Amino acid sequence: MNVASLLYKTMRRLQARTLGQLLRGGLVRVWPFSYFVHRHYRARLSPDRWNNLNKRSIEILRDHEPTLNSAQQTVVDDLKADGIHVTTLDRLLNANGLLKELQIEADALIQRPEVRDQIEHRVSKDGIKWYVVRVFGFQPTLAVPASIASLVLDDRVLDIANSYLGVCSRIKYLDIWYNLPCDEGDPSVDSERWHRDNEDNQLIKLFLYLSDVDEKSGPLSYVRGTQPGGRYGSIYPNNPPTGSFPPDGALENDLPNEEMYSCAGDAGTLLLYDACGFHRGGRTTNKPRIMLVATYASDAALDPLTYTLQNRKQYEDLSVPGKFAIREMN
Ligand SMILES: O=C(O)CCC(=O)C(=O)O
Ligand SMILES: [Fe+2]
Repeated sequence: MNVASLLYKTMRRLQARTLGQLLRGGLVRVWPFSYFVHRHYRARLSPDRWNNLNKRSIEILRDHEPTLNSAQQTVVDDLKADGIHVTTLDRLLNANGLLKELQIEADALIQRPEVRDQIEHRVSKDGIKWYVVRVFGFQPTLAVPASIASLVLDDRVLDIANSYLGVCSRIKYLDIWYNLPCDEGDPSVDSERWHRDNEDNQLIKLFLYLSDVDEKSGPLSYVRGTQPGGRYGSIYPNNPPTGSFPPDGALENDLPNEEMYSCAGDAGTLLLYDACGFHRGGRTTNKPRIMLVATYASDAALDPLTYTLQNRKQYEDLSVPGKFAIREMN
């Protein structure tokens, strides 16, 4: 095996998209480097450093304070109370026709030969989750289509994410996932187990189901109240940069069952949740699960932006928070 393919395989195994992530993901597994890596990232996400790294994003939020309508306020209140709010695209944005447009766009992207090839061979080229085929992938070259950008950059969505996070956030990640159906007996991988994401102290994820997702098609599940600052926010805390993966069954033993909430829903279901609270999902056994995924995080977040925007002219009319979200503004 040559060095390039060994590097590629290792990056895949460690879910690394950049050399920095590869180093971080590799060293954190090897004592004594692990000690220093944890120390470094714990310090980076400590309140003082976090506030320092977010000086500008806090300032911009202060200068462009969102005015929330009552529906948006409910979302923010739910996020603060439970870490999750489940709605639909129509209900939140009153955007008749946008779902259909996004489904057509996603379908065209899925039909591209590079994506079809992964689906036919039943293996994703990116990451440890072999069954999650990504339309843009870890090294995206394809530009994000306008309809997708218009949803994730909608001021109403940004205002919710920013009000919850307390900063003018950046969209760190954007993709469409096509989860291949698996056999029930296949071993669980990575985010199918309960976990807290590792990237920041708080993190808003937007999932928009583009296919109907029932109990067997890998719905996201969330343990309400486990978001940082929530009633169970400090149980099995995040240990940056590795997040938190408690032993199987531990959360079921320690927390009330009714807090474990499974988000099955038809196409058009929109989830907004803090991924630093416990969640899991993605294992479908009956049909592909297709969804749009976006992540909103602060300037202290560990990972770089991972999507490609071309035709930058189309972003000239964005609001200040919109421009900030995609680094058209620093
Ligand atoms: O695929 C899922 O439902 C969960 C994915 C996940 O853990 C994440 O995006 O952080
Ligand atoms: Fe996650």
